[in-house]
Amino acid sequence: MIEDNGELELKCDHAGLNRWIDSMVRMCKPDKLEWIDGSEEQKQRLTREAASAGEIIILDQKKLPGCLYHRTAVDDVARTEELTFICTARLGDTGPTNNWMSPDEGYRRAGEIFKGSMKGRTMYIIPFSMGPIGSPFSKIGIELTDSIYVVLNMLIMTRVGKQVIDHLGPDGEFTRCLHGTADRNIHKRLILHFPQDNTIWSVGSGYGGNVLLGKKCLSLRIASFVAQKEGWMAEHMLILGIEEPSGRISYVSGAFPSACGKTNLTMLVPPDGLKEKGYRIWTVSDDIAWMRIDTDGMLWAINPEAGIFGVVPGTNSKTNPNAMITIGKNTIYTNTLLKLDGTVWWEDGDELPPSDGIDWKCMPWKPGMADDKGKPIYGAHPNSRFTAPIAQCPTASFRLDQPHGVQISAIIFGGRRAYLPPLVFQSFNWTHGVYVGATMRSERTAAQQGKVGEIRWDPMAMIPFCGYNMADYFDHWLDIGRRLEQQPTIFHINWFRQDENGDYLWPGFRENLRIIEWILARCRGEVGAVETPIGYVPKPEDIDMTGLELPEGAMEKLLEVDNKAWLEELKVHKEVLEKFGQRLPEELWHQYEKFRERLGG
Ligand code: OXD
Ligand code: MN
Repeated sequence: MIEDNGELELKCDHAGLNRWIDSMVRMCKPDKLEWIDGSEEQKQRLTREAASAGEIIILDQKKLPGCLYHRTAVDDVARTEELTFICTARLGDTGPTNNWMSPDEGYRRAGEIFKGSMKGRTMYIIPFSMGPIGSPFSKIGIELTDSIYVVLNMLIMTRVGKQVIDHLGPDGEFTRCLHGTADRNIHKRLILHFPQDNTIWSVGSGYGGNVLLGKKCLSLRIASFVAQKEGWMAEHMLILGIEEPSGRISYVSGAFPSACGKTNLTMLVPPDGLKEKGYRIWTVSDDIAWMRIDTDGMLWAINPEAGIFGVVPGTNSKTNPNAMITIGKNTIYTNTLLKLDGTVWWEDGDELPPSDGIDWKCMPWKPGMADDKGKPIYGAHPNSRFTAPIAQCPTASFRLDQPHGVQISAIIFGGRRAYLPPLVFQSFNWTHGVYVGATMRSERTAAQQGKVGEIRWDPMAMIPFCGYNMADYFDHWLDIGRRLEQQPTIFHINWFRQDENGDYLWPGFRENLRIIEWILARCRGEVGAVETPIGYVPKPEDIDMTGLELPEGAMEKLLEVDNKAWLEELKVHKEVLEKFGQRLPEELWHQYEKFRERLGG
């Protein structure tokens, strides 16, 4: 007989939900069930329980109030894309960019791992809303998990509690999210999505990107599938507001692959040289945007999340002072170095390395340590993370809880490339912009398993996150463009161009506002540009460089368009577009041909 924690008032009269919980309980066999009500008391109790079980460490509460520490297994530190599947009846519905499994096989294989895996444990039931509770653009999920770490993260990343159940009512639609840690064995790890059943099953992992099921799994993979059916967009995008002294705020959204600076861009501090212009930055989203066409024919967006799950190494008061303030309290640190004084440290942060600490693998650590091959041993894993409430960010938008969201003026694609794409260019029109997004490539980072640095094709930064055939996804983008009364202008940026010595040509970080400024001026038709085969590129004099000096010739290099090298890149465009066969929208081939002609190929 299952013991309940007695929070019966949270038990809902949603027969479908209750039936689903019953059947998951029968499979996983937890000893106890506990509804998560979003209260501070419950959070405190669970924190204490997790601390006494060794699942988390409570950090020094004077120096880091409300902060916790957690380590994942050493082979469980990034999203495992090769173990992530979209399970649809027909292979063609998932397309060439996804791993496919039939729903029968998915339920069977994961079911074997889930079977009895929660014996002796508690199953927590987390009712959560992606987006402000009650907004017509929000979606409800219920996550069942046997990990308190997951519960504590979900309390930050989503809106959790009784209000969600109230809003769901007796028959509301919700995403069924099941997570089990099982024995955290990489060979028994599966992250499965069943879009046709609005269901996610994740087993054998404890890494945030695999287990906080409201995030990548619901808000991108499942949501992109639902969005296509319902006529809106679920995108791997930041949302940033730029306010001028007149009070006008313009919002842009931007899709860059994981660990390419989305979080830094969304909370930037204007550079000193631009200070007198009086800009103010508003952070709406650092990772995900749900966008739709509103009754005014414009594109509007909300951030479905309530927290930030950001990369820690490299975060410091210079690169991102607002992030440093954001993570000073009520934050969960995962896989950083643990200092002996009960605080945390990471590479390229503010502090010098401590003389001693316990590293992310739980081993004693000292600065300068190296492995047998002479490679430095990091104190913090390069993909170590913080989970913090977005509302703690000094630049958090006052519109975060507004059900309606914000209106988007520009969409920016981008990537990390040492060469080729200039600092910024503007597409000729929406369809060309879709082509730019569909063919974008970026160097791999530590956020995914695989070889860091290798150039990877990552259309709209969605390759790991699109829950259906990407040919249909491109078609959906084209369709949205047709339906919009006024289309946001589409741009591409690359902060990461290097010179012959491998040094970055552009300082990045806060200086990026200079480029956003040009983007907004273009949207308003206030500034000219140079027409090139890839799109419109700024005239160097149109970028406000007050207070920033670049080495001689650097700006020219940053804005250079190398037709010969683009012709080489075009071969890769052809290769990637061919993957979709007949299903690829004809317009994209048409764009390819026009591009080839413009390049003189
Ligand atoms: C993330 C990612 O964690 O994209 O946001 O990997
Ligand atoms: Mn992301």
